[in-house]
Amino acid sequence: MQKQVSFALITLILITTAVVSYISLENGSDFLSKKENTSNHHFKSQGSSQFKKIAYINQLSQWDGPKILDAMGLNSPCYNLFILTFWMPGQVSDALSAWENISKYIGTTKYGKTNAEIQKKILELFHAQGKQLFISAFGGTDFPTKSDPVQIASQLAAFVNRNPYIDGVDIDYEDDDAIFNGTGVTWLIKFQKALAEKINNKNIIFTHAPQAPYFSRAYYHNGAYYAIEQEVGHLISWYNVQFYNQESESYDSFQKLFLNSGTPFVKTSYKEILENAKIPISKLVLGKPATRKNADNTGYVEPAELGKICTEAQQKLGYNIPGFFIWEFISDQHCLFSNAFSKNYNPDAKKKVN
Ligand SMILES: *[C@@H]1O[C@H](CO)[C@@H](O)[C@H](O)[C@H]1NC(C)=O
Ligand SMILES: *[C@@H]1O[C@H](CO)[C@@H](O)[C@H](O)[C@H]1NC(C)=O
Ligand SMILES: *[C@@H]1O[C@H](CO)[C@@H](O)[C@H](O)[C@H]1NC(C)=O
Ligand SMILES: CC(=O)N[C@H]1CO[C@H](CO)[C@@H](O)[C@@H]1O
Repeated sequence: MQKQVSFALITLILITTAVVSYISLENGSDFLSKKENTSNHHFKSQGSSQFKKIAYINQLSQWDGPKILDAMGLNSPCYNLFILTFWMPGQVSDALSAWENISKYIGTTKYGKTNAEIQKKILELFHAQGKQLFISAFGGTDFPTKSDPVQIASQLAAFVNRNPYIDGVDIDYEDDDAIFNGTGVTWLIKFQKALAEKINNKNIIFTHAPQAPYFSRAYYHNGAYYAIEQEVGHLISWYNVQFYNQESESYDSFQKLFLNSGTPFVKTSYKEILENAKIPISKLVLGKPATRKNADNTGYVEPAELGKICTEAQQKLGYNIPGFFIWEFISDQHCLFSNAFSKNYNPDAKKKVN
């Protein structure tokens, strides 16, 4: 937590109004509460973490000048966590490549002189707005299982150690065949353990972004993500679950998303994941395409309808999802998805009743 504490202290020194610094400390402690050990801090986490409104950023809407920060979500009024994609072995693509070389895009006068100085300053700006910044590895076109997991973890850790001013690393592993035959499971367990060891900034947390079918213990050999949660779940703060692009498995109604997913990837609705894969709902973030064109095939649900479906789950099953994510931010710069969802789902409704 050193980085967060020094950020808090700087905030205290720089911001003179006590009220503003109080709010910013609260936000700072709240959004890192997953891994934070607050016992030796004078400021306290609220205990419950903020409802996550997550946007993956693959394509940037702007590349040059300070507008790139808008494209990276800094001033978004409706999302609070952004994930830049993708790191791959031997290649850094799209939004993450701009982050890695940020000085080229933003200049060296306003935010700092080096990439590291600029990244540090930008992360502070995200934190001052109560927002977090993550990066993501692999993605749907990368198949790392053929390489040694410890070696790949070392490469990713080296990248993170060169670019340490982030809040989290998301593992978007989509090697379907390897997950199916079980080799992907042992690979991911070794990889995640090594990655946690090799990253120097211990404030950085980890998330994974499995396709929802990967929670099917019946369909996949070796238990897929059930086994991963058992072995390295303590290293994974939550799952950004891709409930889309699964062809006939559409996850597009209360029934299919929350009660009974149907075939072929049986037992991968929320209720079935909770019961069979033994993963608490607090770790299952609901992932959907931002618009119909962001889906390759099935899974898109109108955001107002999606909010209603989640409210039905809250009322009938007592489920409070911890947040949602969209793919991808460039398609929701004006908050259409986020606002329509939020109008129809109140994450605190259940808590008030209790
Ligand atoms: C939190 O920090 C305190 C004091 O440093 C330590 O005794 C305790 O074991 C830590 N708890 C966890 C969960 O890390
Ligand atoms: C803190 O978070 C709240 C709620 O997410 C937000 O309304 C507020 O503007 C944030 N304040 C600061 C100083 O970041
Ligand atoms: C499992 O699938 C991966 C990815 O296609 C492949 O490289 C590996 O050889 C397969 N292993 C077994 C035991 O089938
Ligand atoms: C496009 C570009 O400038 N890429 C550079 C980004 O930073 C890495 C690491 O310093 C370089 O290797 C790339 O050439």
